[in-house]
Amino acid sequence: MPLQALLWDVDGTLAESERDGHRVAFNRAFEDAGLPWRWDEAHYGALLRITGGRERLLHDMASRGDAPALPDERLALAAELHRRKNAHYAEIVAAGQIPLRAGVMALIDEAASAGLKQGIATTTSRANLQALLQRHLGPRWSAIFEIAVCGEDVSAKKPDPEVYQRALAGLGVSFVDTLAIEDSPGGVAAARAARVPVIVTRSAYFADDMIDSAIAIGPGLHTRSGWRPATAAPSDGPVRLSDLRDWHTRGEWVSHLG
Ligand code: XBP
Ligand code: MG
Repeated sequence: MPLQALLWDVDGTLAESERDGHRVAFNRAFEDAGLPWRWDEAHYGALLRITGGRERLLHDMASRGDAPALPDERLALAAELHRRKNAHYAEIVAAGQIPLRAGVMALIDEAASAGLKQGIATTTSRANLQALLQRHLGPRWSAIFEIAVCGEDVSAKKPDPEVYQRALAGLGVSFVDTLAIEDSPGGVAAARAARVPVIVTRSAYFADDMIDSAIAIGPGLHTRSGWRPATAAPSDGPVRLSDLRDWHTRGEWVSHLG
């Protein structure tokens, strides 16, 4: 069967939203709460291996002597900080400080025009997704993406496959006819555990990570150069739907370090 559906990851794939978005928003939430905690770029990069903002926060608190000692208090503080973080994130996005990555919008539009089904499979909260897509696509975003499975919709976040399984069910498509677009090893693992073929657009925080079992890995959707396997007809332009179809048909597994 030809390619029927695309499932998009959000953070790192649609936008470089972590370093200048979520990280900055977390630091503002810490400041609001009178906490001395600040996450610099390198520390946040290490913390990204924990998927989910609230989970990331709880993980970080575990190594801080000035975090609440009682589990209930820690959970309550994490929930409040996460809520404030998401409000700050929405403001940052609304101010236009988090653009979509180059090549993303054109490919979404091309896939929509070709009649492909498209969905979102993300670990982020629905409010964050809404803020980002509303800012860049306007109200038409919910018509373009027939399903959006977010962090609060699953019992286990990526690398668990649940988000992909729910997205496939929501679109009514089989994994074999679908392609996932991801940027992180955890996202790739989630897609693969749901048997969905996946291509990787390298993002700032996962530029050098080992990627296992993608069908294509490249520097971003803005260019057809630098992809493995190479696109069928290399040119200076962005990745096109024909490239996705080609990779999907070939189904070559590539792993890549760096
Ligand atoms: C990225 C994540 C999220 C964001 C923050 O998910 O792990 O946790 O960092 O969002 P993906 P929340 O790449 O799957 O989009 O604070 O809402 O979790
Ligand atoms: Mg991602």
